[in-house]
Amino acid sequence: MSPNWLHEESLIALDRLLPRITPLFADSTLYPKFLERIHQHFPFAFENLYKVYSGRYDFFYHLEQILLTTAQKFLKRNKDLHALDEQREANPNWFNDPKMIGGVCYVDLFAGDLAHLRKKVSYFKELGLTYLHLMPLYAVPEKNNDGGYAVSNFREVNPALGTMRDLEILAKELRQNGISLVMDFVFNHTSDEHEWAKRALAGEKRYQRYYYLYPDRSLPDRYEKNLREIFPEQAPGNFTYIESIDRWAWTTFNTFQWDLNYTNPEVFNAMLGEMLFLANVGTEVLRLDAVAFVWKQMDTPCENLPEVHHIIRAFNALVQIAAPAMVFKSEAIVHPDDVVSYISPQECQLSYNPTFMALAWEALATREVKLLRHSMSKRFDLPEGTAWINYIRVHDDIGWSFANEDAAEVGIRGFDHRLFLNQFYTGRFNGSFATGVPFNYNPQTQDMRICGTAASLAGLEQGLNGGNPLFSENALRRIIMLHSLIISAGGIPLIYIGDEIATLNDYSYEQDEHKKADSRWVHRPKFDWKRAEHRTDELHPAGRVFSALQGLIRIRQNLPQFSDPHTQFVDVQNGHVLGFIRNRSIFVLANFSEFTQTVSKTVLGAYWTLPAKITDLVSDSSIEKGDTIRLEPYQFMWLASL
Ligand code: OTU
Repeated sequence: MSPNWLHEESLIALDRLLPRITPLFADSTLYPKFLERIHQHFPFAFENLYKVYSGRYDFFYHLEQILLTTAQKFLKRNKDLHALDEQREANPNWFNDPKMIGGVCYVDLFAGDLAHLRKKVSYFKELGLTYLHLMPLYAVPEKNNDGGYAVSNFREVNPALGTMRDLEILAKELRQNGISLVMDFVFNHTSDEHEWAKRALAGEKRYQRYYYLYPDRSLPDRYEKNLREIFPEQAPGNFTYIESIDRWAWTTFNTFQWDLNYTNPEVFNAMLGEMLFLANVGTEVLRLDAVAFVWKQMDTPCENLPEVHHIIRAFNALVQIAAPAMVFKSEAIVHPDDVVSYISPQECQLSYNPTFMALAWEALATREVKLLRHSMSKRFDLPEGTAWINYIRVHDDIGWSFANEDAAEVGIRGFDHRLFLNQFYTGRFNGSFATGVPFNYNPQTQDMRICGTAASLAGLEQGLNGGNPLFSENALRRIIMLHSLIISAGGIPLIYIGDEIATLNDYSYEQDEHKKADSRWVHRPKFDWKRAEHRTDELHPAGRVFSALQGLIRIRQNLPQFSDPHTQFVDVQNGHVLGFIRNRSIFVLANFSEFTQTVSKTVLGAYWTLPAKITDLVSDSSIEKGDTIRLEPYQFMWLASL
């Protein structure tokens, strides 16, 4: 068989299927465009679908359905979005523009609802945002809905927040303001109130095949042997007994989140329809939630299996045909080798960078940058046409998902180190500055994750409560320094809205029956607009952080050097100082300790052509003469030859 066999078959399949699609375009002038794209991208979609579904007798039927969905959604796309598609096709690397700065918030917690959020667009602009992730705002079960991640209907906005029409209007308005809308695609599961689940509950066999439902514990027990527990405290195990139909449903996350069964190609096609619907609302970045879990196979951990990649790549190729303005962002909080496996222009163009995030907090606790530097020097660079989403905090917990191998290479035992980090960030370690809350402690594995806002984890809560100004000063410096890393490293910085005004933990979730079991709510407070009023007052913690971030964002947005995402992490011969170089021209230094540190200019010169006059872009001042560069506690510099 020739190596091109599959490719050749894809062309034959396309010839056979096209006559079924063409009639849809009878009244459209867009057919040539569609044909051009389908010829370019169908072979890749076919190859990936073939690898997952060709064993089914009805493969070709499903292939036809999938193409019909793609064509229908292409035709439904509005003029503006078709125009954006062409722009993005001409500039597929648009997200690597240094102007790109992200923010993420909950519609209700930030503004109440979509209509009010529209009135707050100026706040995002003031900060410099060009990317806005609205946490899942779809119809959900009323009580516990996992903060929106138990979706009952992707085509309906939670009525408390508004309507799809409101969302479309907002998307357009954001676009006109140069802000890309980011939406969630929770494609591993639906809520048990989704129509498919309801019909499965009503006994419809067709919809029972949308999920993994078992008549007894025999298969679940066999699977369980190799599965992790994601929420061991609030939802132990991976299966839930559904009494009304006497079945065990696969529920990786909460009991009310049923995993979708992607071995059924009808599920793939149905979810493609939902995905392209969201594209047509005006989504420019689609966050693929919990990617690792979408394929299961007996005797494996059922995470990061090869079929997951085929499924995402097939989705990607079909989006390239119907809505190429939209890119995928992978949410895989897993081993760093697995994180990177999802990233390519043909799969997820963007990905959270959980290793950078976790190790930044690790270095803050230890005051040592060796693990952060070592791991990033191995792992930061990505393929052309992709980018990291660098963040300090998001709505979820912090998990210590660094590689044990990386840790061992710098003399750190991963397991022990995680125990330390958990002690440190829950404030149980003597002298710790952090006020964090444990999340899902698993006594069997001793695994645990950490919750808390950036400000509370960095020490501001202790500083303010203890009335110790030096403590608070250091905390503010830590918050700003961590953010400076994501604003200066390659990729898109993502700010968890609230952190820019140094929001503290909110413990009121403990009083809410539907939230108290999930400590992530401690860092999901209602946005404090009173506090935000202090954002121009540099004597207030809110103003101190806001103006610092705003200033750094402005510098970044005006530096064409930052358009090349390449970031070279180097050893500056001081264990407390992180150093990285952007585009050979900007040398970033960051002091992770509460003591003054120095770095030798000769050491910098080994990596970087030392200019006669070095300027620090952050303080907008030139570095004085002499052999060393001096960094105050938690100071950072962006050195340039200007
Ligand atoms: C994601 O996170 C979301 O970000 C969470 O808010 C949801 O609860 C969850 O999916 C279910 O939809 O467990 O603690 O290793 O990769 O997918 C966060 C698991 C999570 C992670 C991640 C998950």
